[in-house]
Parts: sequence; C-alpha cells; structure tokens
Amino acid sequence: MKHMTRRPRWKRTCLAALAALILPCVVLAQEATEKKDTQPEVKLPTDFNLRDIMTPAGRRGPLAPELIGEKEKMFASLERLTSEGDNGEAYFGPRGGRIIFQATMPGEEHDQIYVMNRDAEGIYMVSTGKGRATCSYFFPNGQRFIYASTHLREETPPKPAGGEYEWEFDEAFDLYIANFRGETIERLTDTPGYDAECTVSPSGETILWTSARDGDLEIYKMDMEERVPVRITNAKGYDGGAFFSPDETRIVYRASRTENYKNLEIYICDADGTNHRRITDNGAVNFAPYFHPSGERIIFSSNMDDPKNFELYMMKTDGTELMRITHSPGFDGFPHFSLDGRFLLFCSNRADPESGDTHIFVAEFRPYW
Ligand SMILES: [Ca+2]
Ligand SMILES: [Ca+2]
Ligand SMILES: [Ca+2]
Repeated sequence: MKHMTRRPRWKRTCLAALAALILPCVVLAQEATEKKDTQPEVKLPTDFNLRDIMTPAGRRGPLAPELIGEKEKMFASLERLTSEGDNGEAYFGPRGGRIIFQATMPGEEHDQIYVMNRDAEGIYMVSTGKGRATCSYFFPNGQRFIYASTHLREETPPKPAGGEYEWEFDEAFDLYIANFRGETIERLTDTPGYDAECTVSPSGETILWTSARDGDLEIYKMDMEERVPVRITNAKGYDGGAFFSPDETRIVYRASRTENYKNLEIYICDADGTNHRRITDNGAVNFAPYFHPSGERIIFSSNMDDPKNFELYMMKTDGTELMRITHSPGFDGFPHFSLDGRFLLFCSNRADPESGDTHIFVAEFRPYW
C-alpha cells in the first residue's frame, strides 16, 4: 500500500490498534472527560419522516456483478450500497431493513454515523456532526442505537499528518445511546479515557465495549438494566472488537499479546469472561470477527495470505476448517450477517482499490460447507 497517496480508513482501524499498542501511554495518560453533557444542535433532513427509513427487508440495492471476484463462489449476488465518501463498519438493523454505518463524506474531515435503507436510499446522519463518531450498532427494537463519539470535547484535533493513527484510541470517545432523529438519549460512560468499539447483544439486554478505564485496553460488558460494567478480559495488551454469539453464551474478539504488537489474533471466551481461547495463530492482522447465525462458525478479516490485502475468512469456533471467502484486490473487512444468514454485509475497496475509499457491499451468501 506504500504506493497509495492516501491511506484507506481500514488502515486507520487496523493500524489504530497497533499504533496505540506501540504507544501504550496514549491510553494511560488520560484527562478527565467533561462530565456535563450538552446536546449539540442536530440538523435533520428537511423531509425527515421515520416511516421513510423503514424499508421492507425485501428491497435490494444496486447490483454490481462485475465486482464479484472469479473465485468468490459463495457470493450468489453482490450489491454496492455506497458510491461516495469513505465508509466503514456497517451493520444490519434488526430486521435487515436498515443499515447503520460510519463515513467520512466528501468535504468532511471526520467520521460520523449514518443510516440508510436496505436499498441504499435515504442516507442521512444520525450522530451530532461534531467531533468524531464510530462503532454504531442497532438495539434490536430498531428505535435506538449505540455509538462512540468525541462530540463533547470542545475542539477536535485535525488528523495527524504522516499517517499516525493513535487518534483512534482518542481519550475523548465515550458511549452514547441515540435515536434516529439524531437525539442523544443517554451518555453511558464517563470514566476518563477511551470507551468505544461497542456492540449490542441479540436480545438487546447487554452491551460489549472496549475501555481504558482500568489502565489497559480491555473488553467490558454491561447489562442495560443493572448498568454495572463487568470486565471480560484481563490480559496485557489490546483487547477489543467484541461480539456476542447468537445465543449470547460466548464472545468473540481480537487481541494482541505479542511483545512488539505487530499482530492481532482472534479469541473466543464464555460470556462470563472465562475460558478464553485463541483460535487463530498465524502472526498476521486478524480482526472484525463475527458469528455466523448458526453459532458454529466465525467470519473475520485477515491479511494472512498477503500483508497488503485483507480478505474475509471463515472458520469453526475452534479455529478449524478455515476457508477463504473473498478474493479481491484491496481491503475486505467488517463482515456482518443478516439474522437469517442469507446476506453478508461487508466493507471493501474493491470498486477502486487505488483510491483507498472503502464502500459498503451486500452479498447474497451461498455457503458450501
Ligand atoms: Ca471514557
Ligand atoms: Ca488488555
Ligand atoms: Ca481483498
């Protein structure tokens, strides 16, 4: 990727982990975050109507068969849902009719959170428009979402020149719940330091996220009624990017344990934070793990076959039966299945690998195991 003029956002995400791990003091020397919440002004679309974004799940986006790689036999079809901006971390809504994602739109400097219909129509911003926003995820009632944002900090520093990515572990990130009118409903974290990488359990009763509250980056869970953070990981080094299994008995995540922090491996544990097992061991950058709806396999992104080209892979939950899903130039990552497993949402820069812009795709998934 050295020839690229601009680094794609996936590199921000991947290298973010490495950068902060190389610079551990980034997350240790935290300043207290401003605790007094303020509600920034939100600009809603002039024709805003909640019904407009409740697309029936049967609607599809523009098909892009020319972007299916020759060896991508598990893709029965491919839709391209975005055509501008630099997009990432897209996740289906509970009934598959909407998608929430983060994007740096043309002319903007930082990521904000957007929703769109399943058919790629009706994109609009649902975060505050201030600071940086990341890691959005629907609650299963479809009326609210969780995300991480720095909007309470008075000024957002510009992106560092020279491609340094420690900002991704920005200490000003905290978790918020908001609705699709762009209104912040609740601030969930207020301890000093990074809180982000949040996901919601299938039942909506529990969230997972990554926090620096205890001095090292660890995964925590919190019951949405009890509101008591429970620490899931207890190992030196970065732990993050966690998702529950469909039955909420297990958690899959990524972590770095190496001294030089040059790789990320996939781990799995029980939902109470016991029985941690590493299920990849290839020395590459493995991240964005997500359970197939069967609960028996995990899809993830890795550069195990080519340090410059991330692809999607699947494996059983014990790490066996590894199979490669994508074969395309450039980045493929952030996989997310629809509840029935029929569709695979992912982010890729296959449309224009040289530009570095990442776009959102949906494949009709045809597993052959
Ligand atoms: Ca915090
Ligand atoms: Ca840790
Ligand atoms: Ca690829």
